[in-house]
Amino acid sequence: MSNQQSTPGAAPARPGEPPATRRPRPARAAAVLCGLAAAAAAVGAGEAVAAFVRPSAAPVVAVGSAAIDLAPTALKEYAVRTFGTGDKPVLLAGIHLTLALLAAATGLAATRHRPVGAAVFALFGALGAWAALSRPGAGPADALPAPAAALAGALALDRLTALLRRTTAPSPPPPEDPDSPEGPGSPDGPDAAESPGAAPRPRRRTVLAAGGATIAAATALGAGGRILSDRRNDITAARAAVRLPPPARPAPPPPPALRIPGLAPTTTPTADFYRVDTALTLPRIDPRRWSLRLHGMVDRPLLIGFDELLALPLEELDHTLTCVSNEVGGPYAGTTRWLGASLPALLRRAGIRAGAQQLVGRSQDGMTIGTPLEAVLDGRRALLAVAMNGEALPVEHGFPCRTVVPGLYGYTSATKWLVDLEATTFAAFDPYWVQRGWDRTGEVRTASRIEVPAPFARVPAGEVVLAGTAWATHRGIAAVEVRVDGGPWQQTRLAADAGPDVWRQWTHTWAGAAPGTHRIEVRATDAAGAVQPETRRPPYPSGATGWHSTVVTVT
Ligand SMILES: Nc1nc2c(c(=O)[nH]1)N[C@H]1C(S)=C(S)[C@@H](COP(=O)(O)O)O[C@H]1N2
Ligand SMILES: [Mo]
Repeated sequence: MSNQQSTPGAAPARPGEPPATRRPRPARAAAVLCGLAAAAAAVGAGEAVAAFVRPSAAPVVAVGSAAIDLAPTALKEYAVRTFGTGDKPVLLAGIHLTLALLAAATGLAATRHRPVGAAVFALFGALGAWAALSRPGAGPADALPAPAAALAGALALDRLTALLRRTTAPSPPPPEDPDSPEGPGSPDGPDAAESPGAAPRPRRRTVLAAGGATIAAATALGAGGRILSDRRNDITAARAAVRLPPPARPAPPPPPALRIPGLAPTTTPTADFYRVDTALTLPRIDPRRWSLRLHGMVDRPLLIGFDELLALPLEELDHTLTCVSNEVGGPYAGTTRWLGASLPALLRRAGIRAGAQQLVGRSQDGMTIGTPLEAVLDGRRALLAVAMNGEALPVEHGFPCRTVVPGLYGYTSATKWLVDLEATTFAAFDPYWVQRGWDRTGEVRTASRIEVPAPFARVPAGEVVLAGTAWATHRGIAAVEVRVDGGPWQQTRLAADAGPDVWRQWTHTWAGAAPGTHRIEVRATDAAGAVQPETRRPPYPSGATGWHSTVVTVT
């Protein structure tokens, strides 16, 4: 291929025509490829170096984590609402797409103005290093992957664009003899016309090959880095080796549940348990190196290891955990049998000083969650949990240890990957979500959900089975009512009471359902007698309110 072919900007020339005097511009597509290849080199090098530091220091991860922390609450809410547990893959895809667009633009710009490439990559190196250093628990080494990435990217871009520029370097002066068979316009013109001693002008195909090779090498480097990093941080065996002692205080067997197709089971299978957190890379904590520090406004600060924790009397607790971001009728609630050491007992051992108001849990990845001490110490069954449903905590649910405090949303009670507990005052410290305007207490609001029939289901006329779940964690559910098309409220039948800390299934047979479209509404009453309010409020800042409704078509 020669540059006389139909590449944009390169004027076609034919034998006998005067040669183009305008310097042809390199093809856009090739310039874009140079940019993309350089970005790939940067990302690959960043991953590779991060493998020797820690996974969260990889520039893309660090920038993504910083973006999560800096994102306005409304955007976070939107992400959780729209993408749910898939919010992180969506964020990473967004970052990679943004990078690709910027890389393409940088490739185009750097092909014309050489210094642009170095400048852009220097800027990104600085941004990545800043993001990595700003992560909680970051050490100086965390700053290394980003500059390495920037250097690899800048070098790759410089080499590739230099190659690309040479494909369109100005032609040497045309030979005097216009009839010369080797004239500038002949098919082999540009290459054949190279003056003796000058390096042969590369063909565009060479640039494409070099770009492709760069991408392939970068992918291999990045994948290698990932594999190495996963290997270095693999705790599968350590988790499998955890031997859970039998509970000193077992939970009673759960009472019989309602079995209705489509109705959530009373115990949520761990694989289906919702996950909500800010962790772009999961903290992987080896329990043999884990310890929990309890300090602050206590008489006797404590430091306990995992074996010591397991040696404490362990309690089982059936408890429904729910997220403040759950919309009316939403899926972010789950019930499991937690196993853990008593948190109030540990606090008593340390001796909480008068005046302490909140217990701040810190996770290994720097999350801070503040729990009102009044709630922890009022007699409820708060736990330092090590297991759910009879198995060591899954990594995504906080292995090796998390807090569980019934009655409070996860964001004020359920620190995953817990490493530190500090007794303090409210004035002394605002935890992560409180800094972002969320309510300090996070008491779970009464919620009820219609699960059967599914929204927009078509059901035959006559008797229609309605069913769902309701929770008012730690207060308990006293009643659940439903109504059809705004008619009178009907009491539903509740499943046996399994205690105030777990949700309660309900069911009702709607007799005489006539063909047409109908709206079903549900509301619950907690054990204190408070009826769920009708007013619709969004989750921010203290949990959603309003009645869940569903539309069904009776045929
Ligand atoms: N370390 C850490 N712990 C955390 C969070 C987090 O982002 N980081 N999110 C909290 C929130 S908002 C909720 S609702 C629960 C969710 O716990 P799960 O993912 O095990 O369901 O964890 C809580 N604990
Ligand atoms: Mo949450």
